[in-house]
Amino acid sequence: MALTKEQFITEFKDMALKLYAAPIEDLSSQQLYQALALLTRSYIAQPWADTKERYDEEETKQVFYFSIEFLPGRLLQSNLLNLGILDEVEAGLEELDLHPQKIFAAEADPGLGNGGLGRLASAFMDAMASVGMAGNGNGIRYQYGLFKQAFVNGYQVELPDDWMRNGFPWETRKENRAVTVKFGGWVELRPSRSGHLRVIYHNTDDVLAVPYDVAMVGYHNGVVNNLRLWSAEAPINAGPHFTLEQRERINQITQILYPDDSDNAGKELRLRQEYFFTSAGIQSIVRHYRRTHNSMAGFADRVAIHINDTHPAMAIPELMRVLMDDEHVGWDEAWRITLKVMSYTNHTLLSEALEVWPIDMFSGLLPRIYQIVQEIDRRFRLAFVPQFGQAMIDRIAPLGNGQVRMAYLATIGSHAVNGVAPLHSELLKKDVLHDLFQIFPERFNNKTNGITPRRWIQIGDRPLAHLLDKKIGTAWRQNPLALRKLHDYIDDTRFLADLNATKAENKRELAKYIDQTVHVKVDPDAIFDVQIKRLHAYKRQLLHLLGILDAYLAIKRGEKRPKRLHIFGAKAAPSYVYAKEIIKVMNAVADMVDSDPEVSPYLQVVFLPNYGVSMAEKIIPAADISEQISTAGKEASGTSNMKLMSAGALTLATLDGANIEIKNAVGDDNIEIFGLTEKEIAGYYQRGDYRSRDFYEKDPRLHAVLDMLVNGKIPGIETEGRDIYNALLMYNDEYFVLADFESYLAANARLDKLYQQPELWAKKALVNIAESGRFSADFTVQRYGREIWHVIPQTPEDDGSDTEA
Ligand code: OAK
Repeated sequence: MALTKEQFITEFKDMALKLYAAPIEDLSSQQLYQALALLTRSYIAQPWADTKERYDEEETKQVFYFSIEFLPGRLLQSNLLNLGILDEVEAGLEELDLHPQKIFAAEADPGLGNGGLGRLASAFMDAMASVGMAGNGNGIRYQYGLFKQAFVNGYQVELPDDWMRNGFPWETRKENRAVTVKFGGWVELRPSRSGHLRVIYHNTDDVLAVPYDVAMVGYHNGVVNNLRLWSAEAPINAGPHFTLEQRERINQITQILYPDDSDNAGKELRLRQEYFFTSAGIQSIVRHYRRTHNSMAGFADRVAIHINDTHPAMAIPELMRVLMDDEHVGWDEAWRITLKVMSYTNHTLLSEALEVWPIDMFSGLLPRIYQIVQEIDRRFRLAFVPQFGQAMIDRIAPLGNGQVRMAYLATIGSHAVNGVAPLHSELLKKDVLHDLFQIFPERFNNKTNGITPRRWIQIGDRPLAHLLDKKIGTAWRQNPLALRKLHDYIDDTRFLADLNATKAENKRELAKYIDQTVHVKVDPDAIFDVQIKRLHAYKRQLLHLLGILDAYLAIKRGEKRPKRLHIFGAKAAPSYVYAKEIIKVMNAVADMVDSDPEVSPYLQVVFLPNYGVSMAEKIIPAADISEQISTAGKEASGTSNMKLMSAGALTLATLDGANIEIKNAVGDDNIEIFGLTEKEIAGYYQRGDYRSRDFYEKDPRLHAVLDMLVNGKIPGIETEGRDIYNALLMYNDEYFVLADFESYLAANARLDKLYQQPELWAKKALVNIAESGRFSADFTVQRYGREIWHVIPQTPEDDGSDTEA
């Protein structure tokens, strides 16, 4: 849109006055933020309405991305950027003597997700709008987001994240679009005179699902899509017998986000949440469709529904329910429609994260849905036992072992199933969904994850963005593949120096931020070595920690090495004791290193509390090294690896998830690979001959490091150090930390050496930035659009540099 600075100033002052009856000089940053957000929203309103109208008029096929998590990050700056008015607004604010960054920082992060899965969902929302695809989100409006993490005496403490305290100016309550979701009770099936089955519900608990819509603004294209977040409320005519307690129980459904990202949170409330937003979404999609169509026959040509991991997998029986019970479609036709509409992405191979529900709980809470799942199960068995045998079908039918098995249900009820990086997609076929792959090989495919360079470079890394503009023009802002132009400057000494200078500037900024937030002074000339992601044993923050202890001991012995600052950001699930123990030890090591004058000139460790999207925007531009060191075969894809690469950080990685894609993109010389491969690890599993103790006994450096966990050298970690020591040695080191220790150290030594040659380092950084464009989520959603959803996006063109399995 077009907006001059002068126009903006007038409208902004006007909005502030209307809202606060005060001149802008008297307003707090929070108030200025509110005024600016509302003004921005007013700019979004028309294109939002127009987009909706156009989709309806043109009968555009629409995608509905169902996800129990969304992690959009702050929206003000990204909305201004995408509207194309960020520069004018910033100039206007500056003219008013205001600080744009301060105002942007007043926005609370909507923490409606745990990690990768939620962030990916939001990247896809941004990407779908930006490529002009009709893509809607469907999720939950949690009143409290992921907990706020604090450290007390080095221990993680979880505080409530009251993110809506000051309101959420981006949402629009649509009470006219509310639907009712039914729980519990029992169902009666009664044949009606017209021959249809009538389904009569008795004694149900009804919940009103009220949607709150959030605009998803496309980049410079006038498209505004919709993210619909559902809130649970008491039914409007609940009657005089409706108690406060009942009301409270309903409100609970959308009160908190489960702070577990790789665990199957087996709680009834979680099941309620899943059905709540799934049913509400399906009902509202069908209702909207039926306003302009008098039958459901063409539904699958207009609607694609994507199931983001299994949390919304009930979309399958729920759509069957609506088609059959409300729309009177027969089973076969309903199943044909459902299969055509649904697709499913798996985001983890960890067995503890595969969702299953006890049949008792499931059937009690969702009696009608359970009947439908039983029928899906019955028909599946009928169809495939003859060819594949009872034993195999028993293993993978939706019902088995007294459980509803959501990944199997999702696979059976979808026409497409994908993993999120080639290795992951292969392992799905080989292990977790192997039997289903035998039956439905054509459904399986890979869609490598992506990120949005708009947020990570254009907003997060302004110095780099400006440098790129100067050198290769601004085309990369529209089409990130244009970053490849950078290759032309691989020998441009001036440019390489500029690249390093940009990184140095970002590091100084981060150093300031660290000082402000945790009151620690860090040396901006150190190597910034970053590991930012959820805390999980398989992600092996512990391996990084053992590396730090090795460096500590080496420095104590008098070894000189370039100074390294290790930066961690990670939340541990509140119930995940081992992960929390690692945090405690990490913090203790940080203190130990910091208080040792012999060591602190060469080594520093900072664990930043409360890592989230906004913090990532500060850390990533300053990173020199990106630690992606999961046990091979465990990390489905990873996406921080892509973000850090796009900021020119060198990846220190195992051959896992999308690290393999990064390696293929940049070439072996521009990434630091170490450790066991997935095949080697599978070999250990098969033979059963991994003995972690052998590594401990053979390698004196490892020996010394592990002993530090239990010999009292690190103050205050008696219990935690012992537990970790035991996990590694007595319980045989489930994640092969000890096996990879030596090669991890060697890789680090190579990086230390490389850092002595700034120009060579800059060349490698350049290649990483240049090749990061392929990981733009714009391309990822276009692949989904072409190959899974069958919607036709317009711009920009994919170059076909696909990374399919
Ligand atoms: C969360 C809950 C259940 C299952 C998986 C997750 C999850 O966040 N998985 C992560 O998804 C990301 C996006 O696909 C991947 O990049 C991560 O590797 C994966 O752990």
